[in-house]
Amino acid sequence: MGTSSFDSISFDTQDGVARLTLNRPDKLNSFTEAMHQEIRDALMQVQTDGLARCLLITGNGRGFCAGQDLADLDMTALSDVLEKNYNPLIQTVTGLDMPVVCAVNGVAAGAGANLALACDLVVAARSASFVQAFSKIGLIPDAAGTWTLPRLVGLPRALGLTLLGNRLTAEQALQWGMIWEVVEDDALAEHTLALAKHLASQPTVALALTKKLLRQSYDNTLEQQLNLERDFQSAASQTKDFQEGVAAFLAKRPPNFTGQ
Ligand code: T3D
Repeated sequence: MGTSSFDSISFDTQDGVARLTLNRPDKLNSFTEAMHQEIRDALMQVQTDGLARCLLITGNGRGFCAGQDLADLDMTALSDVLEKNYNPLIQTVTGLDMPVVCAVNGVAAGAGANLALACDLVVAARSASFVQAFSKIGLIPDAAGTWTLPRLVGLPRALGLTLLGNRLTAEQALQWGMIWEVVEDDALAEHTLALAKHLASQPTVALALTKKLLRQSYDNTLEQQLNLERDFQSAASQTKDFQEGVAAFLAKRPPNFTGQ
């Protein structure tokens, strides 16, 4: 078990699950410069301490994340902020060598919505919502929204969401295939922790290779993808978890995966 002390997030790792909770509830967990630094530090721990086999991201209070804190914004240097904060954040989350579950506990707006959508399994509380709020303040969708949205919901819906900036309910997001599932508000925390614990007990290397394959498939031809599957299957077959999975199947017992 690992715990760390932060101000605008809380972070701990238990039973293979690194839990990162955005924790500025009075401001709907909007991102400040200080919060970005803390998230970077926490994600660095996830990548290096060897304790986590699944990352769970959520928010404290009635919101998940309202995107950039508009009171903590250098309006003259937005490209620097993207370069330093949002772009590495999205790349780290999508490239992490383990599954990333997002428990969307309330409204997810702007870069907050796009952080959620960059995660591997997005589970929303029934009362949660998603807002591409950027156009309301004269900005373009960032944090990979223009990459993620068309892939998740297609161009017409991506255009509608971003040009209008309306709130999309969790239920509608589910119907559009934008997220994995919707659960009742009071079940979200327990449900997503159980999901994260389950994922943390699975063959981590194979899961990491699987998410990489699926994400890369958008840019590959069929031939390139088949070649990548061949290479990644070769890597998966060299893990202890592969040996264990086959041995457990043949012995008719549950596997005990270690992530090796
Ligand atoms: O380079 C760069 O840095 C650019 C990067 C940009 C990335 C982005 O994310 S841009 C988009 C930024 N986000 C927004 O524009 C969303 C702004 N917020 C809203 O539209 C609404 O708050 C919500 C739709 C998210 C929720 O509405 P509602 O009615 O449920 O809550 P509220 O009353 O508006 O907000 C509650 C409090 O949170 C309130 O504070 P108060 O009055 O109680 O002291 C509100 O000001 C504060 N808050 C909400 N969002 C932000 C915020 N404070 C600062 N920044 C926010 N983004």
